[in-house]
Amino acid sequence: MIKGISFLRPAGSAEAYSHLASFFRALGFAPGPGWNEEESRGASFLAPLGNLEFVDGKFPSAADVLIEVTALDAVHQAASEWLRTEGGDGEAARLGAITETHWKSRIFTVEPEPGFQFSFWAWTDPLRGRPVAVEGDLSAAGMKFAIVVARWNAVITERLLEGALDVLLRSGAQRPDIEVIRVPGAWEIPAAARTVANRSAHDTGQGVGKVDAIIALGCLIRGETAHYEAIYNEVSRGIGQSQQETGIPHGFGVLTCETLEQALNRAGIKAGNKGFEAAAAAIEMVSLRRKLGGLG
Ligand code: DLZ
Repeated sequence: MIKGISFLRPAGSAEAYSHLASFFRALGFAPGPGWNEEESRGASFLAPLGNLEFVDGKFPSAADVLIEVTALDAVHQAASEWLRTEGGDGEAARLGAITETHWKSRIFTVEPEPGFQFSFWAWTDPLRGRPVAVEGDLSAAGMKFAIVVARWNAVITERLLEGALDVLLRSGAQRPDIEVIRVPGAWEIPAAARTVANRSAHDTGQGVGKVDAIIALGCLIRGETAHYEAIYNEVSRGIGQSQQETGIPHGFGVLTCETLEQALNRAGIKAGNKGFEAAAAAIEMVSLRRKLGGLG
């Protein structure tokens, strides 16, 4: 439910506003949407992570905005460069030297505009003893998806679809980049998924209809499904085979439940939403595949 934290600072003047925005752009911050209205305007800058920390005990000697970076020397250099070209009077005095902190890191403080101080810091050992792991990210920006959804048990599968769309859009995918394909029942999911996977994995010449991942959504209820085991085995085998043979990530969002109540719980009522989980896994796998250089 909690989405983000914002720090608002009155710039004080139009000149200070442009100055601060120019400094944060020069340091490589991603610009946010900001706003420009009659009564005020806002320049926003985004960081991938944010948190609010309360300290009991020794307090860092730093500005009240602490910005964690991965390459502190390069940021110091960029700040110095910016101050030299844009900083105006007394620029040298407004950039502190890099010093050690009491929490195994290094830090410096800079004042790009008089009265606005920011501290930049980086861990001395960024991995802090942990093994290096390659992991996918959860940003879906620029990715294309196909969602194959069964109409059978639509009261459940429509909720799975909502969950899948929710995570894709919230993670940065664009609506025109998400193709929803409806099939009669779970049994038909593998064939449709495979058709999309084939056209995505192989060069069709025009790149039309290619996707980065497929999300399969369906619901089998044991009590109401004749040959439940046989259908389930074929559906899971077919989806797995499509993924393995084409290399296109397939999120598996096919519920197998004893009762309708159990299915409802897994479709967003009490026990998460399998559609959301399958789509989040698909995003992560596309990202991981790109990092691993996987071509299928
Ligand atoms: C036939 C059938 C049955 C009995 N149960 C389900 C189910 O619980 N969930 C589901 O997605 N589909 C079911 N189907 C339909 C089959 O998947 C398939 O669509 C039809 O047999 C037509 O090929």
